[in-house]
Amino acid sequence: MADDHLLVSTADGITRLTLNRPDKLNALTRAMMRDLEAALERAAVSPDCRAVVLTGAGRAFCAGQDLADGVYVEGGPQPDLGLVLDQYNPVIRRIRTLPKPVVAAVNGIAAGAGASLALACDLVFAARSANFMQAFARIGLIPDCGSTWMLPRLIGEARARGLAMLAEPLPAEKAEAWGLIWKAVDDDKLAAEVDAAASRFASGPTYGFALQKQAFAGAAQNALDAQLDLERALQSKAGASPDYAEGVGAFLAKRKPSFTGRES
Ligand code: T3D
Repeated sequence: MADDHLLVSTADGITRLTLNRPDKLNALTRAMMRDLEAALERAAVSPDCRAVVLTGAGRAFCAGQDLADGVYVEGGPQPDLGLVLDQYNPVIRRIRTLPKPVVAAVNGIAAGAGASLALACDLVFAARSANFMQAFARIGLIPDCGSTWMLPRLIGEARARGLAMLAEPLPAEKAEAWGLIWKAVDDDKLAAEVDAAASRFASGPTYGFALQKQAFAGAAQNALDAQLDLERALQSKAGASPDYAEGVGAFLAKRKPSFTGRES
């Protein structure tokens, strides 16, 4: 990758993606989104990757769309913001359907599409000093990148509407208390907590995690009856995986399981 606006590294089964424009609070340019999507595509298929961590460099996680990246031209024609979303939406979809756990390490403010990016992840850890801000209304936009879908599901409609319309920062601890995120942790413990979770995923039943993600995706649309059928179908697949045999064998032998993460 020629640019360093997105740092990508893989070690010990974990792919780390770091948004890296700290002087602009990691605001997202179209080039960054292109590279983020490509990095997620590689992570999806790479046997070296069994978990992904997404974080930001410097004092912010991400301040959303870079408002200076040609989306607004003073005195010029109104840009087609739908074209911007043509780049964002595939990234949100890719995170949600990635057949591996994705962990967000929210090290500082997550605003606008930056908040949406974090909330699309499977598990969100945030530094206690971090805030989540649906910044969109401040510039006359609506929450996008999945926020209008995710917020009411996570925290209920009253709080979702309040966050979206008031566009005020929500501190990490309150985000945890509301059920918006998994956990708020002391700033100096964020990296260690995220590493521990990612390492656990990287040695876990990867195929089973992929099936879990499919089950939760289905639950967002299904009535109970259909969801029971989906669970049955997915559980049959999980039950045929070597990790199920290993998990049960290890339990009965009173030893630690050694999961390969493979489907067969
Ligand atoms: O199709 C579509 O809908 C388009 C997609 C839209 C999705 C979106 O994400 S819309 C929302 C875009 N984001 C925002 O509106 C947030 C803008 N940023 C802020 O409100 C503030 O920066 C923060 C509240 C996040 C943090 O404030 P503070 O005081 O800690 O930092 P700061 O001084 O404002 O920012 C530091 C620098 O980062 C500064 O640059 P400078 O002056 O030092 O050179 C600032 O301009 C830059 N920066 C922060 N956010 C953005 C940004 N530059 C470009 N775009 C940004 N979004």
